[in-house]
Amino acid sequence: MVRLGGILASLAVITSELVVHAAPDGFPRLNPRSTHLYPRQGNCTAPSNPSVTAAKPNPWKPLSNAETIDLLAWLHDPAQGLNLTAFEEATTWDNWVGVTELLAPNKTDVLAYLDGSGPAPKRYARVVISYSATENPYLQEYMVGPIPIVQSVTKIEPLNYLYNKGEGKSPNYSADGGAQRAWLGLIAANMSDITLDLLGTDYRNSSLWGIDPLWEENGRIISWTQFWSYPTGSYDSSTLLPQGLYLKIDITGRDWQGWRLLNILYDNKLYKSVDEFRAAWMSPGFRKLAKQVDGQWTGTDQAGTAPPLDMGSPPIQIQPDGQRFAVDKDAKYVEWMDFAFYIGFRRDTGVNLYDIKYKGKRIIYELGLQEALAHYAGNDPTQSGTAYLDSYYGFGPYVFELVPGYDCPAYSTFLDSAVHEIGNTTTNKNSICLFEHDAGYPLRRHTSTSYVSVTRNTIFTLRFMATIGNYDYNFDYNFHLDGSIEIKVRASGYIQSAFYAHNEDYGYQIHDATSGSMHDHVLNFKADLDILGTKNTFEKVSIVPTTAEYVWSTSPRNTMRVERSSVKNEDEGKINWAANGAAMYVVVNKDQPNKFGSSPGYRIMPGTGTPIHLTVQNSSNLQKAAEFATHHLYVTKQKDTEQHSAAAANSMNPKDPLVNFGKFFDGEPLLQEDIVVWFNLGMHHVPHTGDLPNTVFTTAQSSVLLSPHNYLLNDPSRATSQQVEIKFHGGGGDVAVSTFGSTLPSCTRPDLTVLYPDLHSYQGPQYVRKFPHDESPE
Ligand SMILES: *[C@@H]1O[C@H](CO)[C@@H](O)[C@H](O)[C@H]1NC(C)=O
Ligand SMILES: *[C@@H]1O[C@H](CO)[C@@H](O)[C@H](O)[C@H]1NC(C)=O
Ligand SMILES: *[C@@H]1O[C@H](CO)[C@@H](O)[C@H](O)[C@H]1NC(C)=O
Ligand SMILES: *[C@@H]1O[C@H](CO)[C@@H](O)[C@H](O)[C@H]1NC(C)=O
Ligand SMILES: *[C@@H]1O[C@H](CO)[C@@H](O)[C@H](O)[C@H]1NC(C)=O
Ligand SMILES: *[C@@H]1O[C@H](CO)[C@@H](O)[C@H](O)[C@H]1NC(C)=O
Ligand SMILES: *[C@@H]1O[C@H](CO)[C@@H](O)[C@H](O)[C@H]1NC(C)=O
Ligand SMILES: *[C@@H]1O[C@H](CO)[C@@H](O)[C@H](O)[C@H]1NC(C)=O
Ligand SMILES: [Cu+2]
Repeated sequence: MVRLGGILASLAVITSELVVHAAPDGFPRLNPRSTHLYPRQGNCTAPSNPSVTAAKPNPWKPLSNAETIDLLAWLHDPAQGLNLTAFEEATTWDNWVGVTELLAPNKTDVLAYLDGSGPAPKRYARVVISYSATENPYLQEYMVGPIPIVQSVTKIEPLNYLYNKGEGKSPNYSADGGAQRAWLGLIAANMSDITLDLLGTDYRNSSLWGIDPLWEENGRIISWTQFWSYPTGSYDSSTLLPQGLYLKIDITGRDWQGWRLLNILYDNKLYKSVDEFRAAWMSPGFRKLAKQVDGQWTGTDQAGTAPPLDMGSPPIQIQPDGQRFAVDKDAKYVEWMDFAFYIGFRRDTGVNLYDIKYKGKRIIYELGLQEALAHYAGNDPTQSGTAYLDSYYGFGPYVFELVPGYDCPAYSTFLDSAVHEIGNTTTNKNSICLFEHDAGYPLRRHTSTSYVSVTRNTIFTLRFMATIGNYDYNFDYNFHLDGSIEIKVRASGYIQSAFYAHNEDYGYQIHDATSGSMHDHVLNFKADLDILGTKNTFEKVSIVPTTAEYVWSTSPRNTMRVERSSVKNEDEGKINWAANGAAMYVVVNKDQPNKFGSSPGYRIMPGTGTPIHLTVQNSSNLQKAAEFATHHLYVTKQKDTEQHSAAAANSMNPKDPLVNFGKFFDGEPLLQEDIVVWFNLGMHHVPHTGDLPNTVFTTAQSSVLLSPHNYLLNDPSRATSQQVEIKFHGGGGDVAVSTFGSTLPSCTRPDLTVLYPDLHSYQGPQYVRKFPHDESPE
């Protein structure tokens, strides 16, 4: 239950009809008989915000610091026989603990607890151990619990049930990443004379990195790497500075003496060795390509002539009467208007929303990111070989602190996030923001000959930003008064560019020697909708042209009609948005028809942008690890063993990934079953000069809406009192204004200083060691 703070309770009696005259100073001034609506003429003071306590503790609440400290100590106890070394002391030939986080409880256990009298689900941890004290380094996932640790009760076992490969085990091909970089440095040093001439840089001022995932060729582990100049300025511009020299290397095994330089590629010509390449370089007529040089063009500070009148402060939003939603910060539970939900957090994908209720009824059990793919292409092996599966790097650690007033309104409520990994906790303060804002356009309106009626469009947003390397992703969950939820992704940051030569068919040249490298972003989300219970059906309502005769028609009429069908089983579960938008997809409950015989449901539909799927078919880079990206959306049966469409370690072994989403589709019936919708957001990105220095969010965004569809018997936003009806009587007589009990702000002078906070308190990530436990205060 929401408990309201002082402000609202102290409001004076409200009349629903009042007369407003615009005042010259801009503030609406009420006529004398209504001035009591401003209880405080003058400065607004900080309002007290509503508070709430979740009815039941959050079953997805992340592992606490205390739970993590105990868990790490227990794992390192020789009694467990895991033969672990503290990460800080580990060499490349030791075993150490990677991720430690809450393992989401199974849905059946959670529902018994939330909806019935079942006990709180037992807490288990997901633990990833990196085994490097072996010739074939690998990662093994474990399930440890119950948590908190109780000696003799808590057990550790391999975490296999989430992974349809059959086991939560994957090779770690980057176990010797440090040695590989050092070895590549030696190779680059041996070519220093050539690279200084051709690239304007050498091993001292550039890095060598390339394809991701690595390739397997005839059982050998292969990489192609490219020279990237270091930025010469203070900006993070390295991905705009590719140079046109590529090295193919065989990095199989752990002994660097077995590693080989296989090929050198320059100007689309392949060389077998440094000697062969040097001979060509020294021969007359050798063509030297342009070099890409860093400069002011890669900076993001203000540059160029500011547009007219740009210096003055632009409009900002205010929240005059304080927060109109309630957050249980401890339980990570939120209530806004008719919505309520819990927040969970994973290292691999960041924020997830759980148990989303609308008007007291669950509509979504789980909603969250599964994977973010960025698949590049090019004539050169680096771009051709790049297909990032970002959950490998993990969103959680990079959900960075937000900048109030820029990333989110300064009046937002900010939450912290934390990831427990490699024996440390990384905390990002104020990294999730929650705020209400005006959509900038009304929710609905109508003008007749005698009245006009308009409803305000207030949206509640949960936002976080994750910066994975060069790219910044913005994730928004937008809740609307009409019961809709929009899931939106935007991309900004530095593009990963390509060297210009021979890449004409893969983008535009955008600087002296840089091309924008074409790529697809595909971000897969899980939406486990539960409409009036778990038994639901995925319905398609197509809009089709038809020729029909009617009792009243004198000849066949060319017209259109609706055609209804249901996705009967998983064989029909891979779906693309209909051409011309000519179909509605709705998750309905057929067992609970409304009084007109229609099944109540939530529709899923494209919002901003054009949701896409991956262009590349049967990607040579990703093989079985991109089965979630082949279509716009998917429907499967909910299973505790099919909780995620991807796994972080998939990119280590795309041929045989831990989760092959394609295997989810095994013909299971879907009519009135517990179904899960998986949908993709994304964009085809062909960067142009406007992507320099950073991609702008304006064009790089994509969203999907989940919206009530015959779910209630009318538009629920009619219930809001934030609307006005003005009777204007055709020009004669008094104008009557109804505001339905909504009030004017309770003060007239908002304190703008709180909206421009001192940004010197920005902290960035905080690290605290949990094993061996760092006793410094947290
Ligand atoms: C309102 O705030 C202004 C600016 O801080 C201050 O000068 C003024 O005294 C305040 N007025 C009242 C009534 O508190
Ligand atoms: C335990 O790990 C160490 C490296 O930390 C390794 O040298 C040793 O062989 C391992 N012991 C066993 C039994 O695997
Ligand atoms: C979830 O269910 C699976 C399969 O039934 C089971 O193996 C696993 O232990 C359960 N996980 C948890 C966290 O209870
Ligand atoms: C693989 O091993 C390397 C070196 O020990 C380490 O940096 C990397 O994080 C490991 N990969 C994973 C996914 O743990
Ligand atoms: C660098 O060149 C030297 C001399 O030709 C050679 O002995 C050495 O093996 C080379 N190093 C690498 C890493 O190729
Ligand atoms: C590397 O770059 C720095 C900064 O631009 C420059 O001062 C230095 O001379 C360069 N070093 C080499 C070896 O090119
Ligand atoms: C996908 O590509 C691989 C490797 O090129 C090939 O072996 C496989 O048959 C292809 N699969 C399909 C379904 O085309
Ligand atoms: C772990 O945390 C400690 C502070 O407790 C910090 O000094 C160290 O750099 C952190 N390690 C990593 C890898 O972040
Ligand atoms: Cu992009």
